[in-house]
Amino acid sequence: MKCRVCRGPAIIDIRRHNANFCAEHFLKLCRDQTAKAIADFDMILPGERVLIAVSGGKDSLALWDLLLEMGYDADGLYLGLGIGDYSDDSGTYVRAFAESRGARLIEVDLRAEYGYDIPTGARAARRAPCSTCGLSKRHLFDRAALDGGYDAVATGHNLDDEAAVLLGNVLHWHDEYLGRQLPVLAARNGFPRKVKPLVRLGEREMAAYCVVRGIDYQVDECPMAEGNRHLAYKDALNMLEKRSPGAKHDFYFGFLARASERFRTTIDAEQDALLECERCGAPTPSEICAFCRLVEKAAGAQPVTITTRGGAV
Ligand code: Q46
Ligand code: ZN
Ligand code: ZN
Repeated sequence: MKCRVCRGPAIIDIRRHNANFCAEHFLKLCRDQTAKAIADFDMILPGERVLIAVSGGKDSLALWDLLLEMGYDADGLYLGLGIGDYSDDSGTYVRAFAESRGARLIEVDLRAEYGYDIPTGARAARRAPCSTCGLSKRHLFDRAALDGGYDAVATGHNLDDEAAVLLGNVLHWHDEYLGRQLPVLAARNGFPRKVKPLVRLGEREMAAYCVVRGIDYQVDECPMAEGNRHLAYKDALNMLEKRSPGAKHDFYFGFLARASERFRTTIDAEQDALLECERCGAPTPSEICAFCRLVEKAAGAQPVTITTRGGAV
């Protein structure tokens, strides 16, 4: 197996590009694909400050590393979700990375600052854990970005993630989600710009990137991900990709080029109708935003214990 660029020994084959790469040219490919996504969708402009939502997993740490390598002014934001050992370990990986790069890390601990963690908040609000988690993350990323004067919030969603979410949204025709499923969402009405610079790179490439760069990351799945339908969509797409390399790329980028515009009106109308939350000032369709309602419901709730290292869940 030889590198397409230098003919040296290759370390990875990428069937969607119909090519193999050595370590050096694989890293270059990752940087080039990230740069192309940023340029094609005007994600980050020169001189802008970016806040990266880091979870401790391969994608967000690779994204942070890539943006720093590419010379961006990129700080990290880590949310302590309180999901047992999984969260404790994730925080350790994030802190170690930040320290090794001399990068600035902002930390927000849900329990210490808002009085709940994801397992407890989910039970108290009778919401699925991932829905409670997503709501908390969106709210706190927006808040931290606006408070810190960042121009954009970047997340590590990769091509596999985006294609899986798209498949779910198309299967159930969630037109409001389809309208929002873009690699960049412009800042408006109190929301900071949201960008996904890894949309041109796959999950396997991000894991390989971390290995080549010597980045230690959380390899365990979140214990609350069970039942998350995105995993089934990923499996289905992996099967298609195996038979037809490039299928995920064509599905996702074909949607962006040919169909996404048709769903745009739904979000424009929704965003124009937003009010300010009476408690926190965040944009919301009702008087009190969903995050403040969650905090209220979770306040004083009996904590739900979750242990993932050999203990009961
Ligand atoms: S961390 Fe949160 Fe994920 Fe865990 S609870 Fe679900 S959403 S699975 S990316
Ligand atoms: Zn090479
Ligand atoms: Zn609020």
